[in-house]
Amino acid sequence: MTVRKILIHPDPRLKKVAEPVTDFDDDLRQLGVDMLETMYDAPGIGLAGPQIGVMKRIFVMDCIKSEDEKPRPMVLINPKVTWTSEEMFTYEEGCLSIPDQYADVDRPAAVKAEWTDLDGHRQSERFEELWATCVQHEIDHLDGKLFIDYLKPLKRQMITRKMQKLKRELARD
Ligand code: GNR
Ligand code: NI
Repeated sequence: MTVRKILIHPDPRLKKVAEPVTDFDDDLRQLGVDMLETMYDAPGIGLAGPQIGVMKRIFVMDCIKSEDEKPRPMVLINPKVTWTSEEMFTYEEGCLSIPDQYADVDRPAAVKAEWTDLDGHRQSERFEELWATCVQHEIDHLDGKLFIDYLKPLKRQMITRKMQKLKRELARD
């Protein structure tokens, strides 16, 4: 088990479209385990391959926040949204690749998604509210898109400048 390093925006890898997963082997299983460990360590509710520099269509999530509820670690490979609700849901989003920056984003309140699990079986499920937001946020990462891309240009630019400064500071020490 290894906690991987999370890339900070701006980074060209966070703007690229990730490649479909083709090999369901032990390396992929290890990647899934590492990504879950990295997500829980951060801590976050989701993590996509490109955020650790792995340009493959895989993400992990667990949107259970309460300590009293059983965790639900999920690994979703080659995911697709097959349906979105008309109804929208606004959530104050954050991203592990854009630390300490939060903004309201409107997205469909419910989605149906299909994906392949680590055993190579195709799965499908309907997700709502925070889970639906997370699925869409993570699939955006696989398509080179960040939540700040939904914000007004000025706000996006402000956040990007802060992240450039943060990265310069992190590089110094
Ligand atoms: O941990 C995370 N929290 C979060 C909150 C609102 C909407 C989306 C997210 S995902 C984020 C982790 C992350 O950056 N995943 O890519
Ligand atoms: Ni993110």
